[in-house]
Amino acid sequence: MDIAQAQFEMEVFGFTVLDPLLTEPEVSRLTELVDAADTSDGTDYVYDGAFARHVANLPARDDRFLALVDYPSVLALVESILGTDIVLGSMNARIVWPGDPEQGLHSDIPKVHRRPTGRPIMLQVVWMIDGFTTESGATRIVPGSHRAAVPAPAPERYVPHISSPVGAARSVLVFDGQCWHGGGANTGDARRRAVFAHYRVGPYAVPDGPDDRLLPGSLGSDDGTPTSTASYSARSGPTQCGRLLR
Ligand SMILES: O=C(O)CCC(=O)C(=O)O
Repeated sequence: MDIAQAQFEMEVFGFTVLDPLLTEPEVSRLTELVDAADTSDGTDYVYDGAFARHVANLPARDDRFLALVDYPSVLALVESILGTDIVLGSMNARIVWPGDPEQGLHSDIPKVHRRPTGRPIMLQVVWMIDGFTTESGATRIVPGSHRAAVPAPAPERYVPHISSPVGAARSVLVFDGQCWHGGGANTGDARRRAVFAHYRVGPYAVPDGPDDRLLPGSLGSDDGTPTSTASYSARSGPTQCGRLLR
């Protein structure tokens, strides 16, 4: 998909799915890293009536996650929408197991900060390690809800149009943090693993909680020195991690 199409979908619906970006070996490596991080540091995660596995702060656990932070084509889309004065606010894994229920619709932007018009202030970038299908628990999103003034539907409201954007493994879901969304139920027989990275406007990474702090050891330098010797693809040029993790 070209960037103009992705921008159009973001503007109208509040989300888009980018075609698979990582190579098979890259996603195999990513899968191993997420599984290892889950085994060593994962927690059971309960939120909005759903449970799943959660691994906070991936770049602080392994430098190789930094390759996702400034993945060029994704960052180009993110910056075309948010501008370039942004930070990575968090990068976590959410792993939905078979039998895990759906999560209630919510938004990542509280009412006090919502902007029903104008530029978004926060985007979620979801790296699909496993394919997202309606059975595996694809994220549910209400199209157009990024323009709603409130962060969730009123309890008396029935929401008839909920989309579950699907994608093959290695695809990337991008959505406006203002969208009403929630994890889907996993009615299949395999895990739905994904890395969630959120970018927000502003100079500082404000942690969501103590576990989300981006630890100094994982920060890149501002002079463009690469922060990691390992990367998913051979890339030339400076990394953007120092700027995005400042
Ligand atoms: O896992 C998902 O698809 C969505 C997760 C989410 O929105 C959350 O945990 O707040």
